[in-house]
Amino acid sequence: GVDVLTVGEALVSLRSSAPLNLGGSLTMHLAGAESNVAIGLARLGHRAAWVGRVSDDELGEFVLRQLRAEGVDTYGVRRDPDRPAGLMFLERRTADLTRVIYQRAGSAGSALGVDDLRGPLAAGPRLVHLSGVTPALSDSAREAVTWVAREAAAVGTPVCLDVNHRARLWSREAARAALVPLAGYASIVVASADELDLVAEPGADEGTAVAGLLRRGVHTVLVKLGADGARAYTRDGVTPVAAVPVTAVDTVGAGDAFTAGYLSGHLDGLDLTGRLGRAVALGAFAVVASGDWEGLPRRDELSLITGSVAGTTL
Ligand code: KDG
Repeated sequence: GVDVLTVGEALVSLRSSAPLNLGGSLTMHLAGAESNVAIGLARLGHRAAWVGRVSDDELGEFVLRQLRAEGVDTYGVRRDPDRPAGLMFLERRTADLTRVIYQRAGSAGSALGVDDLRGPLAAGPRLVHLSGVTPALSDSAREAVTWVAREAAAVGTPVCLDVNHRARLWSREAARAALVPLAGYASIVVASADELDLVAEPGADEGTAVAGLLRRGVHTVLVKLGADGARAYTRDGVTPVAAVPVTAVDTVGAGDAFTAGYLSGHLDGLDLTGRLGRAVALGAFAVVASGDWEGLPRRDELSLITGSVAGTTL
């Protein structure tokens, strides 16, 4: 089996450095929260599998080539002959603000279903990683991720859930209705501070939301704070971690990199401090380069950027 099984929609992202309404050149990249995590893990030498549906055309071929070139296991991917690739146009307005236009309704990726996941889960991954993007795509995709989370948890395979709210895809109410049950199967929950109440009662503050998750069996809640680092909550309390101070040129993908770093530390058996150090290091690698995942390190490059927790250099 693989170390990590991830499930989601991989998108063709078309990036513009100028306002989109002016036209001009676009560059073509692979995007997708879960495939970003898979690439981050594969670059560090972990065996990461990504499962989803891709279009049966040149765009689907592009997605598969990119994933395979990065060493991601694509064995369980299905080509969908009837549906197009999901597209995402990205418009960089400032270093910190990127606007997104999706063309993904009815895409191949959105047709994901339970049957797509039976084989990959039966292969026995060490860990399953899901994000809140996938259940937003369609009823069948929501059923699929809920199924895989429930089945994985039932056999004791840890599930990581990144809330990853996409306001363009669904309302906070719809997200909460799907994500509260999903979080009940998770052992790791990752969220930005403003996403925490999507896995809790509406309007719940951080302390209340975290306490509820820990009570429901989540072991670790990671609250991402961007340039301010992160907080990790466990039953033993809270551990803050600073971001690595770097010059950010593109923040898209930073959260996925943070999660990949944390999961890499988990797979390597590091303690919480070590896992957080790797998480913020990967977040830094993601923001110093343009692209969702292009700047992520191979294992021998990890020492180029080091994180620190409470004065400890990692
Ligand atoms: O995390 C980066 C993602 O936002 C991007 O790659 C696309 O998954 C994506 C989405 O659905 O927005």
